[in-house]
Amino acid sequence: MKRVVIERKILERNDSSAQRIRALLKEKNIFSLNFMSSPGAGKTTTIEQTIKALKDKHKISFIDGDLETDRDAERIKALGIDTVQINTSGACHLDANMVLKALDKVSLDCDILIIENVGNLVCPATFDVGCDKNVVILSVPEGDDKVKKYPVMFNVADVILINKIDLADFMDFDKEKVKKEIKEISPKAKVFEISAKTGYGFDDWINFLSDMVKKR
Ligand SMILES: Nc1nc2c(ncn2[C@@H]2O[C@H](COP(=O)(O)OP(=O)(O)OP(=O)(O)O)[C@@H](O)[C@H]2O)c(=O)[nH]1
Ligand SMILES: [Mg+2]
Repeated sequence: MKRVVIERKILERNDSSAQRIRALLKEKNIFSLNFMSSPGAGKTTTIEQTIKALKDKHKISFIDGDLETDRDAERIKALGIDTVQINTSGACHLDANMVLKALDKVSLDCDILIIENVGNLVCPATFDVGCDKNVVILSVPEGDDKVKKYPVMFNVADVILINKIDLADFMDFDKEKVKKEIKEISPKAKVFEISAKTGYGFDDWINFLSDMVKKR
């Protein structure tokens, strides 16, 4: 009983910080994305390719969430993007309080803010970090059974990128089953098949994203 109350308080505090983030980003007219997935599904690689496609037209800032190391942040910084690292020291997700602190450090002279959450298909789904859109990546090698096994994550997704589609022929991955289960769990989510390695599917994803940024 006590545990439930504490959890509720943690989430209430998180949500009030998420609202502050939303208000700040809206005031500055910044469109924001929160990338989530299992470890290694391709968040950083997809973000790299997305930035390469958009950086001539848009100013982009980046916040990276990781338990330890700044390896992903260094990859994005190498593209000339203003980058701030959050190390969670063991925590399995970013929360809105961490992101609010990072917003003091990252350049808000931008029109797109990209956040890479900690690689985890469970915990990050519960913590609203105040972004306009949640982008969830499911990669082919993880298997085609994940949508129903991790429904909370797929339910909070606004966009689902099915990545590593270049590996589909080597794995028993039933794309139609995945899309059918997404329709059941997250009927409003927009789904794209992509390969961050070959660039497959990026034109559609980038056009969709550009439209969302325009409408912000
Ligand atoms: N074949 C193939 N490999 C990919 C693709 N996208 C990413 N990878 C590879 O998958 C591995 C993990 O990619 P990352 O982008 O680092 O994954 P991540 O989700 O950021 O990982 P964490 O931050 O550790 O959770 C790397 O070796 C990438 O080169 C893809 O579309 N196809
Ligand atoms: Mg990464």
